[in-house]
Amino acid sequence: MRRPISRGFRGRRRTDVDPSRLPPGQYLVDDFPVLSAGPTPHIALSDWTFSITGAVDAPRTWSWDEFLELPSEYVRTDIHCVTKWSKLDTVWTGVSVDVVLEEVETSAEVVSAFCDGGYTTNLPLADVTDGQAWIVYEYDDEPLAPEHGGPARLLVPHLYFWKSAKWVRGLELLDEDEPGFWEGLGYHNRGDPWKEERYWSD
Ligand SMILES: Nc1nc2c(c(=O)[nH]1)N[C@H]1C(S)=C(S)[C@@H](COP(=O)(O)O)O[C@H]1N2
Ligand SMILES: [Mo]
Repeated sequence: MRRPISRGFRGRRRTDVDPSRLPPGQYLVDDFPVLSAGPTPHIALSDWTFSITGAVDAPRTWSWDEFLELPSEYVRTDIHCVTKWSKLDTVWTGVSVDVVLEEVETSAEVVSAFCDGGYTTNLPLADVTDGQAWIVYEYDDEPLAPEHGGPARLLVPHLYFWKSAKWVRGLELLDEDEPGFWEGLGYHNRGDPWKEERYWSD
């Protein structure tokens, strides 16, 4: 028996989206969930800096105004949270991690993103270079909202979204890998959504 079709309702469902864009175990959302492990920190832009620290020849720091002078990119990308929501075609403006890393010399192969509020996440350098990661300060052509990481967050869309550290203040180059906040609590060290690398044991 065919189920009756409810006429008059023609809301566009996101089921018409190319399924190859959805990593295994994920579902689509249209809203933008907020996931924070603690309270939203607030910092005056006059106090905000972005730094490259750790195993580098000489650390570098930019003020907010200096950071805005760096070449920026407009990025349209899909994002995937380990709690299983995915959001397609999000649009961001920010600075490629390649641009800030160009300013230092290092032999390290891992970075730890550090943030206001104390959150950290570790990433192989190979996952944040070659046009794969940005420090973004606009979402949907508006200043990035505080609950989504404003004034600036990391965006690493090819990994689960916990790697996209909100309220990011810098990258520390590490000679030895060190688990970040969620990685230390059992989440996967790398977090590739296409391989379903959710937990340390995956
Ligand atoms: N500083 C910081 N960054 C963070 C988090 C956090 O708790 N603190 N949560 C992570 C997780 S688990 C996810 S899914 C995304 C959520 O980003 P959103 O709140 O903008 O959706 O931010 C990531 N970055
Ligand atoms: Mo998440």
